[in-house]
Amino acid sequence: MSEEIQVMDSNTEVLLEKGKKDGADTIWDRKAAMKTPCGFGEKGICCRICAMGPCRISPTKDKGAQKGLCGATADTIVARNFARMVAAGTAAHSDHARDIAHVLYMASEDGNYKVKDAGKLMNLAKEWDIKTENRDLYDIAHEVAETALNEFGKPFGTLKFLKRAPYQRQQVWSEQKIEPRAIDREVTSLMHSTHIGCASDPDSIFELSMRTALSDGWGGSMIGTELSDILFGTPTACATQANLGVIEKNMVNILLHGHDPSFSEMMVYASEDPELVKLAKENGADGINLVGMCCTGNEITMRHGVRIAGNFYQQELAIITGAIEAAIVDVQCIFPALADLSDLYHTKFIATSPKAKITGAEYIEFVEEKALETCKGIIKEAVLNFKNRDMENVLIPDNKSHANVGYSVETIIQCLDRVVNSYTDEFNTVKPLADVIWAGVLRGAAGIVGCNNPKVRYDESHITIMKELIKNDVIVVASGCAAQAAAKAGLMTMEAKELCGRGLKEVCERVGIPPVLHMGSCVDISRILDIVSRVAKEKDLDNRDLPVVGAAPEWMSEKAVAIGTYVVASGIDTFLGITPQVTGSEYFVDLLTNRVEENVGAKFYFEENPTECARKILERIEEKREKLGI
Ligand code: XCC
Ligand code: SF4
Repeated sequence: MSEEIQVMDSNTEVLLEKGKKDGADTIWDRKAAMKTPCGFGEKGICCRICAMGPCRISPTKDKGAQKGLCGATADTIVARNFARMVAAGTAAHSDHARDIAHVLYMASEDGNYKVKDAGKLMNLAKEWDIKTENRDLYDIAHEVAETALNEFGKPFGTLKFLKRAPYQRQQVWSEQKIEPRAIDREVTSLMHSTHIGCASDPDSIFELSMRTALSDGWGGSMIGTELSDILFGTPTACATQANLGVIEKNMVNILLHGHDPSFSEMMVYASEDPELVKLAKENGADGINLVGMCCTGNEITMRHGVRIAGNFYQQELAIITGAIEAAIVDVQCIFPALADLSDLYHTKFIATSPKAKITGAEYIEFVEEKALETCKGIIKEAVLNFKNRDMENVLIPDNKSHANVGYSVETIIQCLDRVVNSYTDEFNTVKPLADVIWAGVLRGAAGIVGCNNPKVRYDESHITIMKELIKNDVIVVASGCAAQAAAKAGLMTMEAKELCGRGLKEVCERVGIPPVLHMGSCVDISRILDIVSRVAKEKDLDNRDLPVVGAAPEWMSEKAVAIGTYVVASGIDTFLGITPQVTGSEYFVDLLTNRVEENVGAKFYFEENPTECARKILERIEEKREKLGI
């Protein structure tokens, strides 16, 4: 197997060795067993939308089938397959947001869920014209929640958050007829348009995809972020640690993996219960150690500094340490493989969401009404499982890095306020950020986001691109598993300023921030849209004019396709380090990587070589600067 191992950090290597001894089957093994992937699927030219098919289009022009049974061409099939990924990704983010809105709707003074950030609630209520004077806080919260829930299915109008974009951007959306209406409507409508015998024009299918994707970025994701902040607090800067070394030998280790903060927040709260801590000690442990993974890891590190065990690719490795008493999951990005893997160890693998029951997992349903009780019960199971751990077969690698996390837009602005006197006289704005970009101290900014993907060396694309950018005075904001890669590589420390160019180093010193800022989970890419739009508005420009890019160097999920599409549709170029399954249509590739720019002012770049990708990003940033004359 060792030739197949594509690893970057030594933790991975030692645990893969251990896994092999323990008889574990990991993604590395499964990747090797998969051999060559299906060429039709890889190019996006297999259609199984109806039962006359599957139809596969020959990748060679003038040879073999050039059309499906219904007459659909490669261009149509590729566009439809892409669109359906956008629909699924949008559905996932937005359904997560809907759950949060329901939780806000049930929040009360004496219940499990309370309003933590009343200021943010008031601001949102005002933004949405909801009456606030002489009203009970929870009445306001419930009306805000209900208004958010209506964004999913309202029969008329467009999404409320679109107004947060620069007006030039809103105009582009209106001219292109891609202003999203209700979120569910866009997802449903796109599924309809891509049904057999509906849309076949690839341009139109992509326009519809952009509209649906925008209902994720400026709809579901933004609602998810805003309401989570209201309920659980807006993240503030705090210190944490990242990598598998945060698992503790003498503690009850609980791995939290998934996405929904209404679950993970309650787990954090429950894990501090003195009775449970006492029980852990009675069972021979020093205490309870909660560690996070994937976006759930991001949510709880951003708000509580809970340490990060790792990102997407490390979910199996965490269990292979032999020191996880319970791996507890809710929705999204969970390998079904964790069930069999946990059986090799004493680890209890517990699924909690009716949306994601997993074969072989123990199922304990998380019901919001009984949130605390359920979480305490789950933690108790983990604690009681400590005695079953085979201490002889524990291997916890040492590696872990320090990281500063918690950079919500509000926190970034607070940090910027520290330098207000030297650059400007206004507090509480992004003006100092815009000013340093205009002065050329920073060349620009990049949002680096997304997953891990075995098609490239694990974490290497993330880190190579980030290092290259900060060296060239481009500030990086990160979310999702990309942010966790940065945290593990030490790029979220104050010391990382030594890796930066002179300009960014000075900014880090004066503002007191690391050069790579953790902005949260993947729904929190809405925070990135927010800050970019604020900078654009500060200069009375559109997002497309700014020296700002997005990149997903190791993406894999449908959610990432929705994200990339709404980022482009928001006027921000997006660099994909993994080529999407669209290459079976030259026409569609040209649309994504070239022609779409005419319509929305931004496009996709496909570049699998991270050094080359960084070079192209820098080139594009300089091109934008030149256009601005700065
Ligand atoms: Fe999932 Fe959100 Fe991707 Fe990580 S980055 S693998 S989507 S956890 Ni969101
Ligand atoms: Fe084949 Fe057309 Fe059916 Fe797709 S929709 S499976 S191309 S007949």
